[in-house]
Amino acid sequence: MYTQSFNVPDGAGKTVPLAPSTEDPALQAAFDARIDADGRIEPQDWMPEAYRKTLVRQISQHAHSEIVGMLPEGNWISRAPSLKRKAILIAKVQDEGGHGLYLYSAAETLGTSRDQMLEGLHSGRAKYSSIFNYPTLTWADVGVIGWLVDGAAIMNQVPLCRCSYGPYARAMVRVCKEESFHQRQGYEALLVMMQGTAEQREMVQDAVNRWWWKCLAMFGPPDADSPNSAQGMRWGIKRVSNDELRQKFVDATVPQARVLGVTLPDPDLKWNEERQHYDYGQIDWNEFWETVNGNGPCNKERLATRVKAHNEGQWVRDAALAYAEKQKARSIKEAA
Ligand code: FAQ
Repeated sequence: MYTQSFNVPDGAGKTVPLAPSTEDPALQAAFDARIDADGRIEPQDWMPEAYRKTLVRQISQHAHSEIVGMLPEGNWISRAPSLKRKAILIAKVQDEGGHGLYLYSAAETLGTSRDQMLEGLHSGRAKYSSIFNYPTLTWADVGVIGWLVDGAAIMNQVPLCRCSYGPYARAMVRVCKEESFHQRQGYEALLVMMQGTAEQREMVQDAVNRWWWKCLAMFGPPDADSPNSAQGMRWGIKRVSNDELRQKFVDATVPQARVLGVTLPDPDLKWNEERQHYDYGQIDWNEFWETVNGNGPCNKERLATRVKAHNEGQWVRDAALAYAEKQKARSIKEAA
């Protein structure tokens, strides 16, 4: 449904002037030329501090989202309805953990330590995706997360495979392949439920009703209210704007909903012949900002669970460090 070939022109970002810089003009000029030529920036390359800071912000938020994103579905591993569904769900949740680890590694190449990033998350200062602050009430939620949440994540992440920062772009290639499997397993689980009993079909519709608008908000605020977009696009970090991605997601999802046999809960959702896109209704941005700012239904619970898991894993980190020290001492002794 979504593939690596999803491609869009880079468009309007290029018209925004580069941010004024107080950095070395020759280094700055070389950086600008590489960005303009659509080249890649690598960890050892000189880069403006603002570019570095933006990348650390976005990549660490993305990593936190993957790790916190394990929780709503992880809740269902012990309650999956069959061995097959349990195996698929375990693999998916484990993949999300892996995505978090690639992303923390990519952010570390910018000179910020994992401890610093985790401290930001655990203290509540760092953001992570709004979508993971909602509860998963029934098994249908797991299917809907695969179909819609992973679907929205792929739509946003495929253009990031062409991000100007090499380590982030390369991490995204593998992440997108895995997210594609996640999306398909969710859709397939829902197709099976929709062929089941009336009660199962109602469960799917109810989950779609609860998740649809939250998924549209995942793409971030409207372009006009997005403080980071213009510069992010000018730097080739973001390739497609929040609103454009949201529209692509709506256009791709409407036919999928039709095949599934569910109704998307938006009376204003209509094909617009002139625009050649679906029109859709108003997103509740107040609710979005409340959730982003820590007051969604599950923010406190999600953070507390993460902090507890981190603390309970201290012995593993201690053991790994002690083992590494022992290995190091042994290799020094052998070399002597
Ligand atoms: N939630 O100026 P913009 C996944 C913040 S991974 C919370 O537009 P930007 C996999 C934004 O950070 C999902 N905060 O910002 C999975 C900024 O705040 P700041 C995560 C949000 O960076 C699936 C402020 O609002 N994906 O789902 C959100 O240019 C299933 C102003 O916004 C990524 O992180 C939000 N939804 O664009 C796992 C992809 N939206 O930092 C488990 C990479 C915006 O200035 C199960 N990130 N904000 O204080 C991006 O593409 C971008 O960072 C955007 C935001 C598009 C998210």
